[in-house]
Amino acid sequence: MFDAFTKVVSQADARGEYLAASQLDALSAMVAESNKRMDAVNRITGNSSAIVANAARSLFADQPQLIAPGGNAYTSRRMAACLRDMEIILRYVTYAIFSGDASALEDRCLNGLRETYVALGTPGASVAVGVQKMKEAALAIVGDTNGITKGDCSSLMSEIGTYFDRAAAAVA
Ligand code: PEB
Repeated sequence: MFDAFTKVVSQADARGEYLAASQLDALSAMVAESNKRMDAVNRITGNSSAIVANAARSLFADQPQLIAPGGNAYTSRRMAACLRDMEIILRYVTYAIFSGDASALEDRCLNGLRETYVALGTPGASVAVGVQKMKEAALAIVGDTNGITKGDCSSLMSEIGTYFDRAAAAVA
């Protein structure tokens, strides 16, 4: 489990090299912009229940067969498992945003998830749609300029998007 700093150290050490100026510059820029990152994590975390519930509601509206008898989210046990899975994925995405590195998300959440869903008979493509819906909601919340110091968050927003995209691609 790496963050942006330890990842750079690990890669440099693997090559037996000092940290490169370009790496120091990139990390320095990350530190300078860190309030944006913390605000993004804070906003997503504080709205996590709504992000999950709305994404699930929208997924089931698009794919009603999931909640029809025999569907993969039919019965409250499966519905609960589904909401829990979305919550787990969103939680690991917030870890990735916080640390500026996807390794916690990759290693502890996505690794083997596709195989798990295949074994369970859970449709991974539908999970991926749910993840994309959480992405849209999370980015709308992060990018909301109300009640926050205004600044350019475009590069952070696109970084955040990549974590959701990785999660969706891992199960699709
Ligand atoms: C992954 N999900 C399920 C299980 C596991 C995971 C290991 C089996 C055990 C259980 O039922 O609890 N667990 C989850 C995860 C991590 C982890 C991400 C990461 C660390 O440890 N059903 C649908 C939707 C989708 C869904 C498409 C979007 O129709 C999910 C939600 N996951 C779903 C369902 C089950 C499940 C289990 C319904 C239960 C499947 C079943 O028992 O039939």
